[in-house]
Amino acid sequence: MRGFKNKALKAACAVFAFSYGVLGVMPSICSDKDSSGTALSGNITNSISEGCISSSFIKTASSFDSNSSNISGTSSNSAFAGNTKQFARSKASKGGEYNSWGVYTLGFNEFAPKLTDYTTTVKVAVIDCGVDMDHPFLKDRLTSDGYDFIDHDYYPNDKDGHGTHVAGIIADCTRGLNVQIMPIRVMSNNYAANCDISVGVEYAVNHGADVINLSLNGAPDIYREDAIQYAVDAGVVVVVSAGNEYDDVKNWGPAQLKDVIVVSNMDDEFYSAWDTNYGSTVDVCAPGVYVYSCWNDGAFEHLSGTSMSAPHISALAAMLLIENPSLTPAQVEKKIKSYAKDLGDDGWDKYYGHGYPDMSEVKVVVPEKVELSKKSAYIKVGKSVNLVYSIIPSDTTSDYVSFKSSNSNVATVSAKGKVKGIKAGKATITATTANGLTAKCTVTVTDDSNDKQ
Ligand SMILES: [Ca+2]
Ligand SMILES: [Ca+2]
Repeated sequence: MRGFKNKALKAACAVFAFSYGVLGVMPSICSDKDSSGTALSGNITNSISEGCISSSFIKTASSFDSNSSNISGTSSNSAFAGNTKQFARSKASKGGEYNSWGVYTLGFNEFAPKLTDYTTTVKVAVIDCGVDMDHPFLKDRLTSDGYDFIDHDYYPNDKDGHGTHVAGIIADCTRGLNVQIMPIRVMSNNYAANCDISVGVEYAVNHGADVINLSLNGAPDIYREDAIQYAVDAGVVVVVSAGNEYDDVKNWGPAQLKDVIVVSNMDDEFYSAWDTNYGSTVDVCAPGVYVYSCWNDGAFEHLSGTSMSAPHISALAAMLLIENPSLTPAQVEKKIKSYAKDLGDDGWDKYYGHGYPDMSEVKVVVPEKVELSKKSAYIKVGKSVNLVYSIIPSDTTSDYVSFKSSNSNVATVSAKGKVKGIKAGKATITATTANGLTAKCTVTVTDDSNDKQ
């Protein structure tokens, strides 16, 4: 029954995609931006039509309702029926503090305020069709180093709305936190060249993104997927939408990848959305039906699709990195799964993955003090000493510190606290927790040749 329903919907989506595709065919312009050389440029001609944004083509309440009536009778487990109720409720709940109902469902309204003591800044790249750079809800959350790979300038303003909506969800989920959004524009008229996506990913990594949100999908593409693997290998968490074709994610990229966090779509009654893709690489599901968020020209809109699900999880990844900045992508993914509440069939299943993360009761124990194993140390040039830190209380949920030397000409310090003498003199090593507490060690470096005299 579900399959039957899907065939009809898929046909409808294909028509949409085609019409968008005609509009979206654009001159290929990214070979000159490919810093990695020849690999990506060969991909241009066959990739232009493949980077389809993964939102449903549902923007307004009226089109939402008409779509609903077309399909509501075709499935006994229709998530869409639930979505229609959501429409009524979301109108009622718009007066709440947050825009997206997903903030409440995922417990971010309780989790995010627990993190406000942390001083870490986390950068989330939204690789999409740009962001409304003047949107009142967003403008203070945008980095100044975004890039527009369509117009080739540093003003990645959104002309479509989708990227603004995605960015708005991230901003909404992380209110009051140091989460900055780096807009990277690779799409126009709902289409992107895979080479533009690839260079966009590479750009994000090279400009310090901690998380990359990819609310897009297309046919698997080796070059685009290579760029994404480059990001993961560089320690960047990549969150991707499963896609809205009601199809197996193995047929779609980058949702077919394992090392990224693949997010499927659920509605507010915890049903899998009617059009969400499914399959072995789905990690978690998140709210993506009728989500209220920012739109172009300072507006707000409802939108549905895994495109809306992914940014909820990107926001969660960002929050976990605020607390523990050194987490690897695999650790972030594991943590997110560990918070998941199971849905559907027992245990992991192909529609919901591990379920949806519920952060409402997740404990946050903020560091109150940091201490170093030595307050002073004497080393010779070329020799080293390890500084061990401890954070109080011992059950803190943030065990991260960064190390810095006041004079790296005299002594350097590694990320793990290994201090090395470079030349005679004094340097202060400072250990700083994620909430800005510090401990210091004064290091005196002596020159070996002096000893021999
Ligand atoms: Ca994964
Ligand atoms: Ca399950």
